[in-house]
Formats: sequence, structure tokens, C-alpha cells
Amino acid sequence: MKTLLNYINGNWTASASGEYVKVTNPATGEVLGEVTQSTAEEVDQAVQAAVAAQRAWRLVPAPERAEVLYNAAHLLKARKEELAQILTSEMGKVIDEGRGEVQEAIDMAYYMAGEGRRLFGDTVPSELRHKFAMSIRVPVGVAGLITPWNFPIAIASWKSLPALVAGNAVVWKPATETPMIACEFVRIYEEAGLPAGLVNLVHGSGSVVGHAMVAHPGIDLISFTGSNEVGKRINAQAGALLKRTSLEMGGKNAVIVMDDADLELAVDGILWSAFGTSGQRCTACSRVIAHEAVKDALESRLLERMSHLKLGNGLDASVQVGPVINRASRDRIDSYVRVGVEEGAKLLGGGKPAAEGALAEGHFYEPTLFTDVKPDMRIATEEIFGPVVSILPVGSLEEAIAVNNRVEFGLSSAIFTRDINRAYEAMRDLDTGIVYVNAGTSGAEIHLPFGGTKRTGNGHRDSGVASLDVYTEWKSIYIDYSGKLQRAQIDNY
Ligand code: UN1
Repeated sequence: MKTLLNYINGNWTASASGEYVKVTNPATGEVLGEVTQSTAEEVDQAVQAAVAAQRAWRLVPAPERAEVLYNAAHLLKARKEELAQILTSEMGKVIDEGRGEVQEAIDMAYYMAGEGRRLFGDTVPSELRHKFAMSIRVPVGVAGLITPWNFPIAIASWKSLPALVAGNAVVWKPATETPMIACEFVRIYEEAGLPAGLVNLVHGSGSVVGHAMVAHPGIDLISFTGSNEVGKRINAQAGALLKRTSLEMGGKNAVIVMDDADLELAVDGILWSAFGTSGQRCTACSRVIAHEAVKDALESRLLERMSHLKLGNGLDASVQVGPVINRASRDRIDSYVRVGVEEGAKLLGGGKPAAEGALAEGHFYEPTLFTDVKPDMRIATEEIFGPVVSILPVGSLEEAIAVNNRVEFGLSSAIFTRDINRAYEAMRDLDTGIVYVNAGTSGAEIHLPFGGTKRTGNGHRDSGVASLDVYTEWKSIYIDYSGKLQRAQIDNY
């Protein structure tokens, strides 16, 4: 059994609290380790280390900072399989997806390392003679990262890599369910040559460690991915301190299937987006907005394919659907299914926990399909974060787009159609941060901005160049080489 420790100022230490939480494999119930539970005191130690380390780091040329990121990228790549196994054992996603997630971190590391030689600002003409004008990016200072269990290394990479290449230090609270992969990621930074104090890992609960991070005056910004409920609390607490927050929260993503769609392709896309990661992605498809002309065909094809999905331990390569994260999550998913039935939605398949044989040791839920779901039902509007998908029939593209847009979230959406005019109309009108044409709602690539509209976020983006906006301030610089006072807007007019 492993003991998972904090990493503060380059030292692996246990919290003085003496408290630990067990880490278990959600597929088997096996106890994998225990993780130290920190207090505000350790947050303070981490912040002090970060503040001191950042003072020197900001002066290291960005291409040199990037060398550490390249090293980290190589190490992530060399350890891809080992990391994927760890990730799957503590989080549950099937091993293929575990590998995919580690690949996402590798891609992000190479991409952000490249930013060491870009970090572009603008040089623009001055309106005055003998005057030069430019804008540059400067680090914000110390970034507080609070990350979820569903993509424990990919999302940590989206946040920590741009923070570091831009010259910030990091205090990171990973999810309590996934401390093993977090420790491995930090070990990689350590081995890559990152100076002590630049990444500090503080394990513990949101109510103690997360709260202390948001409150700490030495942490300049908070980047958070997780539930809306927690995001709102962070925003309120940070807002009172005028602290920058980047929030990425819920989704209620839909796949639109038009009457001219390639149905087999749409079924592939829906199955992957709805049941991949057992529906526990921010980008998961939880609504299928189906044109009534293809609704029946879609239902029968989906049901047929669902009946062949194999549930089990994600480390077994033949398994397609792993467990959900814990018992509470399984129960919450089940209560949503009961709500759906009570609301009058038609349950076509699944609809209960899966607990036969070896599955009884873990937390499994049957892939579940509802149909004849109305747009205002709770199962059509609230994030379920499990393998449950609802079919909502519509009669036109306009209605499909309206149904997509009426939820309070706006992360990802997709349309299956062979009509290029309809595709472009959807690209223009779907009110989400990510839109797919002829692919499911999952599968964002790291060099594009990741995030959503409305209550999914607060206008910021993870990954892509856009993520640099979270971790940098703009500084505008004017150099007057005229040798005299030149007043802008006055002396030139
Ligand atoms: C998430 O669920 O928060 O697009 C991240 C995807 C993955 C990332 C998901 N690349 O589904």
C-alpha cells in the first residue's frame, strides 16, 4: 500500500494533521494507498515556497524555462504505459482511454514547451514620431490549481504547463480520488529539472485546502475544473478578494442527428461520447436530439450496440465501459434514472447498477438509454455525469438548435448531417464553446481552446494559446526616443 505525500518546496512530506484518506480502485474495491490530508498550514508553506521560487523563475528566459517542459514531455512519453496503468487503477477509465489521457498531457507538454519561443505579444506603430510601442506577456505570480478526478493528468497538464512556461509558480490541489497520478506528474517535473518550489502539491479536501488556497493572499489566481456548485463558491470567495479565476464546470452536451445523417457513424459517435469514461467527461453526450424521421432507427441501432458493451475492470483490454468513481456517484446516477422514469421519459435500456459476479466489488452502472424525453425534464437539463443518455425528438434543424441551446450549460455540441448548409448553420448557431460536425461531443485537441459558454465557465479557456491569457498579464510598453515631451492624442493633432 502506497502513502501519498505532499510535495512542498522540493520535499515529500506528510501533513502535520496525521490524517489520511484511503485510495481505492473503483473497479475492484482494492485499497491502493492512503493520501495525506493537509491543512491551511501546509497551504501557507506551499505558497511561501512558490512565491520565493517564482521570483527567480520569472527572470529565467522563457526558452530556458521551456527546456524543463521538453524534458517533462520526454519523460511523460517514456512512461506513458506505466502512467496509464496507474491512472486506470485509481480512476477506473478503460486502459485505452488511460493511454489517450496520458497522450493528452504529452501533447500539451510539447505544445507549451514550444510557447517558450513564442509567447507572442504585439509590436504596433506608435501614433507619434520617434516612439516605439509593444505589448508583452508577464507572469501573474502564483497559480492555484484545483483539478478533478475524471481527467487527473490531462487537466493538470492544461493548467500547470502554461502557468510554468509563462513564468509562474504553482500550488496544486488534485482530487482526493486520484493522488497517485498527481504524485507521478510531480515526480516527472522534479526529474525534468524543475527548480524546487515551482510546483507544490497539497493533498486534501476542497473545504480545507481548496478554501485556504482561494483565501491565501499569496495565490494570485485560481484555475478550477469541477462542479458548478464548487465553482460558484470559489468565484464568490475569490471575487470578494478581486482574485482572478478561470472556471470550467458543467456540461449538458448534445448530439444532433439530422434526417440525412450517416446513421451508423452517428451511432458510433453517440456510443463513444455517451458511454466512454462511463459518461464521466465534461464533454460527455447526455442528450441526443434526433430528427423524428430517424428516431426509431436510431433507437434500435443504439440499443443493439449497447447490448454488446462489455463492463468491467478497465485494466482488462477487452472491457469497453469501466466503473463510475464511487458508490455515491453510482447512487446519484441511479436517482437521476428514477427521476427520469417519474417524469415520464421512456426507459429503453439499462437503468440500474450492474453488480453481477465480479462487478459486485466495484461501482458499475449499466449504459442507459431514455427516449421521448422533453426538453424541460430534469434528465434533459441537469448534468448527470454517468452513462445515461436521453433522446429528444425534433422536427427541424431550427428546433434542434433551439433545444440544444436551451440548457444553462454550453460546453460541447455535435451535429451529424451530410448537408453542408445545415452544418454551417449549426456551426454558427450552436451556443457552445466546442462544436463538432460528424463526430461525437468528446475528443478535444490540446492546441485549441477548451471551455464553454454560459454556466459552463466564466469566459476563460484551458489549453490552446488561449490558456496563456489565464496565466499572464498584458504589459504595454512605450519607448519615446524623441528626446522631448510628446503628449499622445494632443501633440500629434
Ligand atoms: C473533461 O471531461 O473535463 O474532449 C475533459 C475530451 C477530452 C477532455 C475532456 N479531450 O473529451
